[in-house]
Amino acid sequence: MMIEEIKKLKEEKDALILAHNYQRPEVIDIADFVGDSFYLSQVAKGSDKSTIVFCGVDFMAESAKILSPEKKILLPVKDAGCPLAEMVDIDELKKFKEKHSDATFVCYINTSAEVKALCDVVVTSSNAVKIIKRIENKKIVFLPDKNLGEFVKERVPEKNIILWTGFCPTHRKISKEYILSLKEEIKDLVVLTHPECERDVREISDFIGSTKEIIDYATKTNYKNYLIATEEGVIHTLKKLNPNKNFYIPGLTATCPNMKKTRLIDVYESLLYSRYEIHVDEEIAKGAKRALENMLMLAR
Ligand code: CIZ
Repeated sequence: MMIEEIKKLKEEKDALILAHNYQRPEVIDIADFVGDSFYLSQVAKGSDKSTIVFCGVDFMAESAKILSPEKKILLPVKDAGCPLAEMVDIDELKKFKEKHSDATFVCYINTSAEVKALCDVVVTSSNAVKIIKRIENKKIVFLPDKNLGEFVKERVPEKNIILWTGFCPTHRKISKEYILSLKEEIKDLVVLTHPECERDVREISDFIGSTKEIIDYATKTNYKNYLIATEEGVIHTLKKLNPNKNFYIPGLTATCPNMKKTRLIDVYESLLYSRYEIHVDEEIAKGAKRALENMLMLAR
């Protein structure tokens, strides 16, 4: 019933529904496109629909708005935020920029538009290594995720990378001990890990990558048992794509409370009442767009 209503309203409002890989299964199932934040922003940009319902967290809908300012971008739950993105204080960043005025500032896509506008280039977990390798400057400041920063540092040792101290509280809860105990039970368990996980988890992993890379890896390889060390939302897509493989979650703690705020009723009400519309200050949007476009250029 709710699903039919959503489909009807979607037509009436000339809307497209996008869902991040970490959303609830029922939200993923009604979405027109599912993926990571940058892919979804690109889909929004390329779409001929005038309204985009972005089922995710605030920085994702903001990035979509920056890349498609002419479209109405809706975030169904107003306070669906990202604690990692909130770990950058603007004044602290400005002071850091003065102190390291000779560095190139690289920010993860999990940042506010204001932070992006103060940085030189944005990266995602899929392209961070490639982009940082291609930056000419040897001195880089990377923010806010310390774990993704360390992961890049290990792969690009020729750069002097200064790290911020942010972290994702959900990925931080994924424990090495739990994974090792599961590996005792399931001997051929293949561990696929997101770079936002802590170093000790990364060290016992078979593969480290973004949500898209994890989904691609599990789909293209032919093992039987996979442990997915990231937010558990990706399991739904993995099972749909690979019905004959087993996917295990790293305990009961890898659930992002913000990603799970969006329910079908919120999607329905978002379409019905056109809420909550994302607005980004024009000057900030200009600066953030430049940093996002630098990502596109360097990732090519
Ligand atoms: O870029 C994204 O959407 C995030 C936050 C993670 C990922 O690996 O897809």
